Amino acid sequence: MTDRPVTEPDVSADHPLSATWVWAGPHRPPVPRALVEQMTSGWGAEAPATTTYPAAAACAARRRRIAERLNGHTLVVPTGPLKVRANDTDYRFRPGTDFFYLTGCDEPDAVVVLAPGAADVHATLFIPERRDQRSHEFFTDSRYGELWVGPRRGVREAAAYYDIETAPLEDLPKHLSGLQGTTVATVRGLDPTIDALVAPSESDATLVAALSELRLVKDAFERAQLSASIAATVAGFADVVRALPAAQRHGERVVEGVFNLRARVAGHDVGYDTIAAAGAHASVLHWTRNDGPVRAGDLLLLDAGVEGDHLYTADVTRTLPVSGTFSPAQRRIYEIVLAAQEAGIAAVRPGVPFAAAHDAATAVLVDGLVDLGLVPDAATALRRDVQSYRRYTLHGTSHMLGLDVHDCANARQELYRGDLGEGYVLTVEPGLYFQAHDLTVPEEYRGIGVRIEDDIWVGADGPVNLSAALPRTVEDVESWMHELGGDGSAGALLSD
Ligand SMILES: [Mn+2]
Repeated sequence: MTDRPVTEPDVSADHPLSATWVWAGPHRPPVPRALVEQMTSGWGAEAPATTTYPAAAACAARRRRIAERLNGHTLVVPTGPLKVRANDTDYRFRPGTDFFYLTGCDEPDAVVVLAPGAADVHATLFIPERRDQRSHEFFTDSRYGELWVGPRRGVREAAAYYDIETAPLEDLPKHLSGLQGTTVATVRGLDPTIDALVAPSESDATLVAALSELRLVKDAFERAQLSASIAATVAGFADVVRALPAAQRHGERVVEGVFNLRARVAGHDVGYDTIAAAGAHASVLHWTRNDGPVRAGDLLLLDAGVEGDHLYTADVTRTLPVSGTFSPAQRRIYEIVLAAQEAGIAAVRPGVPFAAAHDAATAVLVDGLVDLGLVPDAATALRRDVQSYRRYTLHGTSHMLGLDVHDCANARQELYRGDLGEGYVLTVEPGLYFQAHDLTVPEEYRGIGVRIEDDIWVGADGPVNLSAALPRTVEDVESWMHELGGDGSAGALLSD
């Protein structure tokens, strides 16, 4: 740029040139004030929004419950800022889970403050002002300016949409310093500004645990959201089966890409990085590199979940024969894992310990390992000071599921691992994993990894498998794959 009028440091707010120029930030040329005036005028009025957030009433009820649990405290729950991916590009924003649970709000940097009141909790959503045409940031700020990133909900719009009192984020420090006579508790580690603003308190840990514990029981809105995410996930698995001919030419990235396409079309995103593990990669528990080949004759372990528009995620695993038919050795391992999963699911009901599903599934897995000659006898293998089966089972069987794929992780151990309650949602996902280079395993089983995972609602009368629409038995999987053309009998997705 040859006609640049002045160098950047010469144009500060109190410089005489500021009558002519506007400072737009480091490494940016100053902007003529005349352009600012031109760019911030002449825009038509926006149509007022008429919709409200569908779970606004549920969020208000959650705010009341958490305020009751920490009676007399002021609670400060941030969502967190945008996260830099590299230089001036950010990751797609995903709200902080606890904040989102209490507000439904998906604007970055926002903070909800719950102050104890005489009759009811007094909630205020502190939210950034819009960077709309009222200021030059509208077109000079590529991170927040609405000309760059599109319109957002500011102080006024958020109040109407989320049905909550709002205030400008910049007022938050003054608001917090004015609080007297209450202990302030916050969720740390999400927003460095809030961490610095709120002095650490012993109540912080109480708040974080209480938020996780509230989320253990899912309400009707949450169950509907989980069901929608699971339905989209089932569709995504079918997409992958249809794409298996292409995956055999282009590898695991086809599997990931096709599933993630469904996640973006049907929901917000994937709830976690898709595990698309073909062949021996199936025994790498968190195989998310997904850059290997997909070969006929191998198994494909797909562990994936759609995160819906209200951020509830599915978490489902199927292990599929790439060619459409299990080999006898693959089938033998698969049938053990399936029987273990059936036993695990059957053990789920209100009032039993969280570990009941794991214990039931593990007993079946260990019997299978005995039959395969991999552990000497069940009693020895299961001894607390031995646990030799774990070389082949590798992980626990269940975790809570909801807004986070590993939901409610900050609940106190005695509650998370205590008795299941009606309305909990958890996974049941046993597996057997035989590493390709494991010399303790007969050669025909080396490189086989099988996991089967479903999402289970703890109903009053027992387990409800929310992901039952996805085939699980050997026969059902094979006929489903054939119908979808995953065995190559139908057209292909990607051309060469
Ligand atoms: Mn899982």
